[in-house]
Amino acid sequence: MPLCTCTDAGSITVAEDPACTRPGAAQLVPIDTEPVVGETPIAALRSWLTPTPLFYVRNHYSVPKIDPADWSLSISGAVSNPTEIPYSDLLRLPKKTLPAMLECAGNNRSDLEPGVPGNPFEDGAVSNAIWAGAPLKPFLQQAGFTPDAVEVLFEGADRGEPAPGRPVVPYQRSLPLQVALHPDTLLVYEMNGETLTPDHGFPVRLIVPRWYGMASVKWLTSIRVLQKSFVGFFQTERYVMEDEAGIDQQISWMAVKSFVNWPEHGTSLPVGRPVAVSGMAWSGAGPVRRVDVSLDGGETWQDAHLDESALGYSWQQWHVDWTPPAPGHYTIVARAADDSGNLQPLETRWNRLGYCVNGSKPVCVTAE
Ligand SMILES: Nc1nc2c(c(=O)[nH]1)N[C@H]1C(S)=C(S)[C@@H](COP(=O)(O)O)O[C@H]1N2
Ligand SMILES: [Mo]
Repeated sequence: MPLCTCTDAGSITVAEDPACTRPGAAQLVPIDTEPVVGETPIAALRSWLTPTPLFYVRNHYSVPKIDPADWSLSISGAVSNPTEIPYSDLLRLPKKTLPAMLECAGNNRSDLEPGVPGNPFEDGAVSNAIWAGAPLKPFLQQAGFTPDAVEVLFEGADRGEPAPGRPVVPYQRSLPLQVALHPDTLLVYEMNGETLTPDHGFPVRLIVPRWYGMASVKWLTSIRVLQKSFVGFFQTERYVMEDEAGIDQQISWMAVKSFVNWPEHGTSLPVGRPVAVSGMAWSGAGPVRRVDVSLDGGETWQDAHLDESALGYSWQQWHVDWTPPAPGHYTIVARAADDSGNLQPLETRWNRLGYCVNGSKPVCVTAE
């Protein structure tokens, strides 16, 4: 008999095992419990599509409980027609379906030396899903933003102290007007063909393709058009990274990156037996053009085969066929390049909050 039964809706039916108090999160690699933060397990990083219960979760506060019957999305601020959209109206509009990956800006933070504060993410704060919802653009157009509009602010229903002792604030993030108006910036209500789950933003979340996960505001309740740049904890105190001159810059697009998902680090392979050295690659700046793979710790490189073309904003699967020629230790390194000429660095540039960690991560195997 199973120890517990967890319902899809996110409520608990039997909860003898504390791991079962969070249905989806119970299958993740736990990072934190309140708020829930969990990574996608390594085995699931081999799948192009991340099943919803295995999609990483990054919450800053407790998950808000929202009754969709009471929910509506308001659009206000520098607009001529402020509006409110009920959930049922949103569902009736033309639906757009879009594969898109999300990576938390703090993914792989624990690889940094010296260590930095924040969730100690390893490799799994990244996932890929198929999202569906209504494009945001027509709503903004209908609301009629004024010519001096520069940014659009998105607010979630979740709130709390962003840091100990700080005033309570909701989760808020802004986007430049042209990003908010991008036809693929979506008001999402479905994930992998099913109603969005509470952990991933039920009833409605924003999905901003190409951007690090923090831009895709969950439990969205209000949208405000702004005439000046937004200043707020999650905009200007976190998700910033010092540039070469030491000045904090806001993080936006996902940096070009790849990882090896097969074989696993530390495993032993039989000499003479072919293995498909595989992984994923992506870039927020555009499609992946190339993945270079080294089987000797970076001495020599070869072009990986890019598997079926990445759909929409999903990650790109790649592989190299390899037969370990002789017993010994082998160090596998992958390095991606995107269409805009960005090349994944072999080493990440250290930054104090541990964001955008995209250096190549070697995988060591033994052949016997
Ligand atoms: N309202 C709200 N939206 C949010 C967050 C949050 O804490 N509250 N976390 C952000 C961060 S940092 C990331 S990486 C993504 C994670 O989305 P996921 O939990 O569906 O993977 O949601 C973003 N949207
Ligand atoms: Mo994140």
